[in-house]
Amino acid sequence: MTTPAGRVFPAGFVWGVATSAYQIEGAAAADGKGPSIWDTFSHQPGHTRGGATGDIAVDHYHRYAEDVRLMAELGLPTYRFSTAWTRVVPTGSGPANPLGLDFYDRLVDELLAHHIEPYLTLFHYDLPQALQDAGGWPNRDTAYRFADYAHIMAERLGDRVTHWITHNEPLVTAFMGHLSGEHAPGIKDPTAAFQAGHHLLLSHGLAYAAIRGAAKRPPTIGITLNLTPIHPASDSEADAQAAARVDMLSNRLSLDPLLRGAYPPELQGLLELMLAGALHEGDLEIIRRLDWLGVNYYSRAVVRYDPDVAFVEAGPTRPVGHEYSQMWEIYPPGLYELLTRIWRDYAPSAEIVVAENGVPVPDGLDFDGRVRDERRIRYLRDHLAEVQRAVQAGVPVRGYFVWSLLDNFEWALGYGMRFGLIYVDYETLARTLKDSGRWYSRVIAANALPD
Ligand code: IFM
Repeated sequence: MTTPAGRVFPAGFVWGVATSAYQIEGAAAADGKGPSIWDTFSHQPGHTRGGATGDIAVDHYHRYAEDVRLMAELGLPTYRFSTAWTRVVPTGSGPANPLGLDFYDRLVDELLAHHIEPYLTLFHYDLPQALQDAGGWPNRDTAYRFADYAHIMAERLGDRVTHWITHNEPLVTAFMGHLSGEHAPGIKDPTAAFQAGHHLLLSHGLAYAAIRGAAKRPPTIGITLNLTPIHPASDSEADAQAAARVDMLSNRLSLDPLLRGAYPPELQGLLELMLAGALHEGDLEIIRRLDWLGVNYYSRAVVRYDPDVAFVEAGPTRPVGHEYSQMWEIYPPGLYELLTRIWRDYAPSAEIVVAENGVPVPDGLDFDGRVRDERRIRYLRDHLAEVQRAVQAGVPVRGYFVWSLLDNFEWALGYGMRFGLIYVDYETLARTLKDSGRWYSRVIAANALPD
């Protein structure tokens, strides 16, 4: 049983919520914003559920002041959001768009006026379409254009923003965007996927240097990774090896270069093939620059040997008798496993933060206008208890961000998945605080889990 003292988080623990530009901003072509690959992709038939797009999303671009007020009501000390590259540099390279920069300027000022510390992510899937047309992430030049954009942002906001995130979930962009094709730009080409992944990591390191060079106050610069404990479906040797292969490609492929400065040696043969010509001398030294690591955790994966699946020879299973959300198994101990594993295997000098954690479960307004999302509260409570367990085991976890502040556009799944602490009526765009939001607010105020 947990002691009352065990329910308290360390002093100075960072509490927050996270969002991303394309998922909430809307105003897809306002004030000189250029098209991103998600504007293009979501408008092509068959790519998103119900043909949903982020054209309007939840109109945060026009309602940011109301949203910041709601954050303040929740007592949020920090807010993690992303900036849209094409708002700032409409074609991805060349001159900045002053009106786009002005928007982020206003947002940051509004946050600071409410004593909310910004955590700014530079890239959350929305590559400028013009750069895609020039080859996208498989083209090495994109990494340098990203560093230019990072420089522009740090020059403009680096007097007020301390905490920077270069990329959110680079392997999602690499694999879902270039291998399965479920995400923009919808490519299905393994070589493109690996090269995109490498250039995303390279651009992280280049942007790290660009931010340091331009920011007026000393920045802390991180990256957020989607990490998933991979479990074998049985005790068989074949399943164990299948799980190790999936782990290599979904976790170690980014953790190893970022925290060890090398790709996993076990992948040498595959990477020689896939990164031929793309991996330059000195790249791994550039990639290794990191002040803090953001861990995005949602679920585990249970896999079995399947010779028909290319590369990994492994396929997913869904263990029976477990609880599932609309997207994944609900598996809180996976967060403890992940945090302790990172600490044990890498002992990073970079700080560790849980940068996303949340759940899509059906919810809605009750007769009295209240949203009673008990399952989300249970999910958050159980995962926070695992964070505490990791802290007690000696892992220096510095903070935790709920995904997400508001219900929003869940990529290819459209608006069907509600992750928010705040309910959004997609007709009127009215916001309603959910019970989970009130609950989280109490956790933040107490710096502890309630009994
Ligand atoms: O909505 C996404 C977010 O954009 C990135 N991390 C996972 C979330 C839930 O799927």
